[in-house]
Amino acid sequence: MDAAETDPFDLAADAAAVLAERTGVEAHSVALVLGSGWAAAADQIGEMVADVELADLPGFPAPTVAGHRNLARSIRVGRVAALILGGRAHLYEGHPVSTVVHGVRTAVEAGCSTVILTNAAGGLNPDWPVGQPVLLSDHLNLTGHSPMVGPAPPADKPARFVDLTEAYSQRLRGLAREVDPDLPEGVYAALLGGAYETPAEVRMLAGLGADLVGMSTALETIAARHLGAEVLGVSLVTNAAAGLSESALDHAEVLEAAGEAGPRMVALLRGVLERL
Ligand code: 8IG
Repeated sequence: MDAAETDPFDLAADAAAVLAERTGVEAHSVALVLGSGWAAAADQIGEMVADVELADLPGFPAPTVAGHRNLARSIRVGRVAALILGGRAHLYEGHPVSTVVHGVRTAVEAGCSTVILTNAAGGLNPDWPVGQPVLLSDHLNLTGHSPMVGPAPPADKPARFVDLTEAYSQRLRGLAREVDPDLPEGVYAALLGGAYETPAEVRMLAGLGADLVGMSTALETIAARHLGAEVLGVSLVTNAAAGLSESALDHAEVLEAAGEAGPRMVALLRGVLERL
């Protein structure tokens, strides 16, 4: 294989070029990554322009998680051309970190200067019921990985040692609160995953300052910030983290909780897009 083709930034540029060709949309300005249970929102956020199978874009693997859709969708909301990524690659699926952040890098190459990352997460705050949406104020990257590992970024990209002081944009959180003023915010702990936590691990995370726990988002945020995009992160609490409630953790219940919160999520995402 040609070494240039294996560079993850080149691969993202290739994917963005194919995306532009397949959608007929030269540039998108906002990307929306829809996590577990958020996929249904894709149909209601804006006017659909074009769908592209992620498998048709260079560098995207086939997703394996129930509740994730295998689609890039170009939509229009007012003047905004938005790109919905309905599938997400996770570390726990065995993907390298470059694949986990490929969607976000592709979106930025496609023109997106705003990246909205959504997920379903376990809640550590006992005041948050299942179905509570929470704006991310910060994260704890406990995955043991970073998208900045590997050869130095190419000369036309910023160097590594990304400033994460404001990983999640204050400005975008402000816009989200214009739409839905009661949204709380919290710190998202990202773990490798593949299993939920033990109760001891949940107590540890609470001690570290986490309010939410999940298996995604943080690496994508780092990749987006590296390339200069502003990030809005939104978690939907779909279960109390292990040991904090009587009920067992179950992926089907996650999807059910997400479905019930659907209309609020759609209104939030649409409202933010209208205000950009
Ligand atoms: I949904 O409780 C969802 N995703 N790590 N822990 C972790 N990921 C999650 C959880 C949870 N709930």
